[in-house]
Amino acid sequence: MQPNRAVIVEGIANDWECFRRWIDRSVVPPKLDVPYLKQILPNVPVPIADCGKQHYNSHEKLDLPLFDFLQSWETGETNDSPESTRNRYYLKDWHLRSECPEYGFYRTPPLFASDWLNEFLLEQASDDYRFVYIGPKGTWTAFHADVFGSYSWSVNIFGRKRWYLLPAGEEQKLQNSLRSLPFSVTEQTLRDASVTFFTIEQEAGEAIFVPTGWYHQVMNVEDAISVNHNWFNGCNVGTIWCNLRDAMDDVRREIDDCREMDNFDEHCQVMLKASFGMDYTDFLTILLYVCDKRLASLKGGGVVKQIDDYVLGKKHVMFDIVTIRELLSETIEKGYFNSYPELNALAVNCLHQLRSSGLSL
Ligand SMILES: O=C(O)CCC(=O)C(=O)O
Ligand SMILES: [Fe+2]
Repeated sequence: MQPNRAVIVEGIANDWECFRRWIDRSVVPPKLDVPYLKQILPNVPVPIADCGKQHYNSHEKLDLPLFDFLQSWETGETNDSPESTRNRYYLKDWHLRSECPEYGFYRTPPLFASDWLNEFLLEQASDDYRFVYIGPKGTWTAFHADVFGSYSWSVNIFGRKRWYLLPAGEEQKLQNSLRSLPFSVTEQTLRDASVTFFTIEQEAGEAIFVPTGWYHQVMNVEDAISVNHNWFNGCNVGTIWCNLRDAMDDVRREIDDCREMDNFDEHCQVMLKASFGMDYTDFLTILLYVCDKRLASLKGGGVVKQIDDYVLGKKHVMFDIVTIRELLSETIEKGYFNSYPELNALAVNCLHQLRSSGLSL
């Protein structure tokens, strides 16, 4: 995570319930055990991307009852017709874990347990960034970088995906004159633009770690099922903060002609939240929450629980706190919260607590 490089980890899902039970491996080739899934999962509406239809820089979205999707998966035409919904409908970004909190169908791999985003959101009983993807052969995810510029890990429990992964910044070679990026790329278009990229074939049981800011496009080259999280932690929180500030600069530029209006700065935050998914208050709230929890534990308040009941070691606790201290002091020094005195006061107060904690950080 520190060098921000992509990694593949093998054999990561062997003891996951979904790896062992969702797939019927007694048949050749193995297939999704639809009767089992229908038995254990409720027939809830699930989010579907229609890979046959483009909507801005993504695919058109719809909701379907889970069992309808599974039915079409099982009985739908498996010919190559691009018309068939079996070939177009991609169940993705499904919050199965939060929809069925009792159903422990996987446990976050320990490598990815340091996750401030989901730690905070789950403890607030708020929306999380933990997803399930079920995609027939040929469905795909368009060229993108992840929300906030977060990390992603993605584990295949079935099938194979082909990833094109670009180190952060390489995507700039693909910008058009309006600075927009393409909806989709091919190896040829990447080579033509002299882009450095990796092509990775991800097999069942393998995790891919997608670093911060790395653009990617993903193709299900066979029927494929995966579990994925987006997150940030002490290694990339600085980059997330830079992305948030850049997004804020974009907003200010966009509505610069209104800067004389009342509440201009508050208005910018509303737009930031709408476009980026998070505003300054959200970001600072996560930071202070993470910091308080760790500080309390160092002062004798017990262990720091992570997602899926992992416990943070003491050095890791220190690392997180020091990272937050550095980030807050830079933010205050450079006056990034100057238009938001209440936020600035919260940041100053937290920094003061850290400095007067008596801990040698
Ligand atoms: O598997 C896919 O279709 C997309 C996954 C992805 O974009 C991610 O894990 O960040
Ligand atoms: Fe992604």
